[in-house]
Amino acid sequence: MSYTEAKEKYAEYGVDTEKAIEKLKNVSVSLHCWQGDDVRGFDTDPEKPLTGGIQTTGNYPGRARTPKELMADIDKVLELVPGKVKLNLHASYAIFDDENPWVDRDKIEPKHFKKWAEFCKERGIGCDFNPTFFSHPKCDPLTLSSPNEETRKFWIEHGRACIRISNYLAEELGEPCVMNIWTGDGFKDIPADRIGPRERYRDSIDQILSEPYDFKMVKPCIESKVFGIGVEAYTAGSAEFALSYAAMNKDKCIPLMDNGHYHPTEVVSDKISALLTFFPEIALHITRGVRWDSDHVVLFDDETKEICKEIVRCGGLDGRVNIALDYFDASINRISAWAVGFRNVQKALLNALLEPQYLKEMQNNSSFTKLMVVQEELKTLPFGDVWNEYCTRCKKPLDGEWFKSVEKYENEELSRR
Ligand code: RNT
Ligand code: ZN
Repeated sequence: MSYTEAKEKYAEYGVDTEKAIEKLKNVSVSLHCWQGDDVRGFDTDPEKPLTGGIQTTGNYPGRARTPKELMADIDKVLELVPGKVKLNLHASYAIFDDENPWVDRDKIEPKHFKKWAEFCKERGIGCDFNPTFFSHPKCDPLTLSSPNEETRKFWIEHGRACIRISNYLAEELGEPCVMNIWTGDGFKDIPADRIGPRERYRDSIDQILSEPYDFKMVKPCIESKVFGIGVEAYTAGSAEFALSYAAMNKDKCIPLMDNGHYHPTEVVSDKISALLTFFPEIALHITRGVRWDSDHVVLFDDETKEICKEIVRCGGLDGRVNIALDYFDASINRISAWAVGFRNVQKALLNALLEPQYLKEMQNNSSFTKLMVVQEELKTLPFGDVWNEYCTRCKKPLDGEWFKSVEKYENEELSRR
């Protein structure tokens, strides 16, 4: 079927495909730099293990080892994905050279991200940022919740430095910078004191957010988590902790939900509207947990579709929901992993934008039978043709067209690493 026919089919359901396509073009989705190098970064020994309860598995060849390689890989991804991209950096991706030699995380400055700012500027994209509170010798293993005041001070200084860097990125690029605070602080086994770490964590975030910033340009987020590998029994930054912090400090930060960070029967798609009832703005990490927070590549699956429907239905595309990707698979071609996940979020958003408005009315009129019938019929409309049209208008490859260029890049570039 052609796009014109698809457009007519959707029109029968009262849906304007043109409007959906135009809307999606201007929605930013944040592309996580850490898929390219298995979350290793450039500021510590790349062979050291990841800590903080996160893990990458697999040893697929071609991991980016330098800023140059990572930038080249991101450029490759930018060729493959439609829609508006924002880059998402972690502090551990600071760039050190002869002019700006290595400093520890409490001492990083905007100048260590100048090359990234230039990279984004040249490509006309914005940048989000994350302090890196894991995989570092000063995790004792705790960071912002550590009982050791010297450790805690170090990590607070890191957080404050990251506010200044986020501010720099926002100013340089003229786009707000979402700065996400996540720590893997927690315990493998039953703790004797649960409130102490949380009180210290709270105080640490207070101190980080006392660094001056314009909340319209720098948007600190608090990300919660249920547990991590090696931190199974207790997580300081639990859902209740993170949400309460954000609720009590609405003028300073926003809550962030990662859909890998809840018990397996809980769904973030249901939580979006709950949060938007109270918060003007929220942030999301879109990932795919398989049995645990395994950070598999995002698929065009039911929950991703449902999350995107909720974003659209709640008016999230008009600045209320900050969307970012967060997954890392080291067992397959990393460029492909990036492209598949990004394209799938775009697909799910487009799919959501193609939902008729009158479904809400059916619900309000208690027409539940009809609602089910229509919802089921929508599933077999010619979505693929609208998706192809969207990719074409964004001047990006269609499904079936992009993978061969990844294979070429693998042969010519990745295989030499
Ligand atoms: C970990 C969190 C966190 C990290 C990134 C690298 O479980 O989801 O967001 O994945 O900061
Ligand atoms: Zn996350």
